[in-house]
Amino acid sequence: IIPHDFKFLSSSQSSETRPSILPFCRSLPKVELHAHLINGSVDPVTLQELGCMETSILDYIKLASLSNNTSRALDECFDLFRIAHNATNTPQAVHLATRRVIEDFDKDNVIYLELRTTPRAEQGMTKQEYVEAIVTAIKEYQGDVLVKLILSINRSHDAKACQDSLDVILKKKKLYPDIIKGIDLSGNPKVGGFDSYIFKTARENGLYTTIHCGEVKNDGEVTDILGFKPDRIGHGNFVHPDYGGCQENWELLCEKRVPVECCLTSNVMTNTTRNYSEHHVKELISSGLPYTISTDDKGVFLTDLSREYSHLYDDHALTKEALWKVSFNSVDYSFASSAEKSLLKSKMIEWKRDNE
Ligand code: 6MZ
Repeated sequence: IIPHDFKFLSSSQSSETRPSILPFCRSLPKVELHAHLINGSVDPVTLQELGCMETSILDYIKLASLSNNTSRALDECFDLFRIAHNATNTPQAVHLATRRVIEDFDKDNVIYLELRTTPRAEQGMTKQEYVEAIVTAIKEYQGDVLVKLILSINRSHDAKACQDSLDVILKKKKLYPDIIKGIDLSGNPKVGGFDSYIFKTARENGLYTTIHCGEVKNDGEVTDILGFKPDRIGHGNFVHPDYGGCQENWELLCEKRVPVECCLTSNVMTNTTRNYSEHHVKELISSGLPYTISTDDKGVFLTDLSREYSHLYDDHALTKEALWKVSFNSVDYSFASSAEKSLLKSKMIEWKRDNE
């Protein structure tokens, strides 16, 4: 039971007069549910370190020049993922990148982390070896973050490649049921589509489901995905009618109450939202719908989870108490076990008592 009388300092002041919220956000125990592992979340320094060993210098000149842009279109950002793939084409590189990403989230006081990644085959690395390298890094990690893995299907791949990935995912889930918890649909939202068969099969085999949905306008696909009722959806930009969606889909979301993983900086950077204060999380907040706050690709968008939380305070007038509640509620939307959820909630309640 959460006591209702917790009081955080300055929670009633307007954002103009309030001091920076970032130190509070940094110390807040946080829950990250939407982070693309290898090519979204790896920091540029690690990529360059890997690039020195694995990839051509020309790719890194391109990476550096794109990194200087403040606003990247969605397509440009998918170019960046391709560059980063070149730097992580061996199990050793994948292992190192995974370790670094977990350590980064640890430093940012993330207490629970769901990483997601697309099983990838390269010359000299099978999809199985790719997943093994990541699971090994997760198992070896000794810090305080509870880490789980979601394996992704890339929507731009053909049916055979998707089925092949599903086979690998189901096999590895059987081997590591405490680490591999879910399946995701991601990739360039302008390419390919949602294949319900893959996700039904995954669900029948005990995987939780999260699906990128409405990152660009596609009303028919949003209807299909919400009809499937995944455990969570990613982004959900184009669902509300004021945000380019349609009334029927918004009503479907209100009815099904599927938690939405909101990635504010990612959406601002890829121009799928106008700005932070007009982000569709506003509608979720005012309608009391479930949502969580995530980084998406912290390496590419040069952000971290604390900064993402700070935008809720600065641009959506949430109080400190409300920020805590967003993180606390995210535990319920996670794919952790009941025992793990209880433990995470106790940690958060304890932190709150200590920070009254
Ligand atoms: C959709 C995205 C994404 O799988 O190699 N990915 N998919 N929308 C986004 N919004 C910006 N950001 C990242 O990590 C990189 C992959 O994650 C997906 C893309 O498929 C990208 O290739 P992994 O670890």
